[in-house]
Amino acid sequence: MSAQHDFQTWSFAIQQQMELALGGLLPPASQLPQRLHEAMRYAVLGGGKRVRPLLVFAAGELVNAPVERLQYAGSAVEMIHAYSLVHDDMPCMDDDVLRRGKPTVHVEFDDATALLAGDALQTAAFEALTMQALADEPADQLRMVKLLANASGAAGMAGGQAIDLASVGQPLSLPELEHMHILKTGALIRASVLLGSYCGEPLASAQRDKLDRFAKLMGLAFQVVDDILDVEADTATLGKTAGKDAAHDKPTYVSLLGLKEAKLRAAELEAEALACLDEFGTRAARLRELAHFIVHRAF
Ligand code: GRG
Repeated sequence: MSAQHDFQTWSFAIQQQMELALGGLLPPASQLPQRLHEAMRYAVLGGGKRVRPLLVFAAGELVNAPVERLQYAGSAVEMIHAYSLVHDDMPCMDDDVLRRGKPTVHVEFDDATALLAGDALQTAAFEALTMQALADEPADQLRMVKLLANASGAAGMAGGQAIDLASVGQPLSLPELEHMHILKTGALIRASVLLGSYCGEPLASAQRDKLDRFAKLMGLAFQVVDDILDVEADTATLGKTAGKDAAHDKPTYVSLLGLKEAKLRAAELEAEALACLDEFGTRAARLRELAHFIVHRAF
């Protein structure tokens, strides 16, 4: 089996597992108002690349983590991600009508339901971290709760989103753009890797630092590539001018660096990230493959 085929088989299997795990963790219909129940499932199930759970599982391979623990940790981070997309798409934020190829939650349902579905997904994420398989190791479990709260809150994703919203019409410099993305997108990518690593045997602190550096660099690489793909998709489909978020005139890596330099930056980040994994040998094979997938994916 080729390495590429093996990675696809692995990631498909985890995407399937995650669909079941997420479906099982979302509260049942009998416990919820019907519209809220439907909106939560609509937001989470049946779409998305599941990059964050894949990172949880790949990091879990470094530490021989049990699958059940990885499923709960992966579900928690994916629910936070789903909530962030629901709220980000709302008229008071990015005002998008399509997500994952279907109408956004506020379009399919209504604004209030979208707001509540996002809120409820956020709390469901933390409930997923209370499951017994994680409670067996209370110190690790507490670390995970703290990590996910930090990554998704004001010092992480929500803070990054606030900086992003404030930047409309006030272009950011490259360091400011990087800082915003390290929080807005990077914090959750980083948390995914660290959550996976807390699901198994403890790492030595020097190894944890290396893994953390890998995770931070991948968080940034993910966003650089996202900006590149946005521009390439726009150019391919609409012939739009490259480099600006068309709806909001926000700076991107491509608008600040140009397409060629942005691609070089993504390659540099990937190389630096991969170097952090050297000492893990074959145990980091999946993380290397995922790094490659994140940087070389197509739209
Ligand atoms: C509302 C607090 C709050 C935060 C929103 C992450 C975020 C902050 C907004 C998302 C806006 C966005 C589209 C950013 C670009 C990078 C990104 C997170 C893309 C979507 O993630 P993927 O590609 O999506 O992993 P799938 O659908 O595959 O899960």
